[in-house]
Amino acid sequence: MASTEVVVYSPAVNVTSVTPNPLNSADSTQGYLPLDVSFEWTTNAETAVWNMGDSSDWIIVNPSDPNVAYMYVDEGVFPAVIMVTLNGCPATDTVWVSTFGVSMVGCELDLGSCTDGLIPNIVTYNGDGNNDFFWVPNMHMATLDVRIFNRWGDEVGSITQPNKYLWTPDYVWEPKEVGNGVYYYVVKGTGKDGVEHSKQGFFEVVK
Ligand SMILES: [Ca+2]
Repeated sequence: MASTEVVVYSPAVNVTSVTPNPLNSADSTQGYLPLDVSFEWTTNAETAVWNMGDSSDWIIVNPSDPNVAYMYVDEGVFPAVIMVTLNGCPATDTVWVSTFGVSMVGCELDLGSCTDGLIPNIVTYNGDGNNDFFWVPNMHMATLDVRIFNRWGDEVGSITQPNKYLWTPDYVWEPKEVGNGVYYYVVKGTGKDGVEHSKQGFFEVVK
C-alpha cells in the first residue's frame, strides 16, 4: 500500500544585498544622514514584512518582488529585520544599520534651520529670557572647547562640552562676572564624523 508523502517546507530568508556601504556581506551598512538604504533578499516564503528598527511602522512587501528601499533620518544603530512566513512558520534575517550626523559648529548658510544655529553676537544679561547667555550652537560633535577672552586677552570663561542634542543650548556661558563690552571667542572641536572644526569671532555683552 502506497503511503502519501507529506513534504513540509520550512521558511527561509536571506538578505543578499544592502546598499550603500555593505559590510560583512549584507549583515550591516552605515552612512551619514539622511541615509537611503536598499535591501534585496531571497526567500521561499508566502509573506514578508520589514521592521526598519527605528520605531517606524512595519512595511509589508511582496516576497516575489524582493527589494525595498528606506530612508533613515535618525542617528543611531538600528536592527532592520525582515520576517517571512511559510505555512504559518516564521523566519527572519537582520541587517544592522548605523547612521551618523554631519558635524557642524555655528550656522552654515545653506542650512534650513540657519537662524537656530547662529552664534550670538550680543548677550543682554538682564534675565528677561532673551539672549541672556553666550553659547556656540553645534551638532554631532564629539568634543567642543570654547574659550572666551576680554579685550586685554584674559580668559574670562569657557564652555567645554558639545550640545547633547542638535541646536539646543545645553552648555552656555553667562557673563555674571564681567562688565559691558566686546568679548572674543575661539572654538575648537572634533565632530563624530571625524571633521575638525575651528571658529572665532566677537560678541558684545550688555547688562
Ligand atoms: Ca536679555
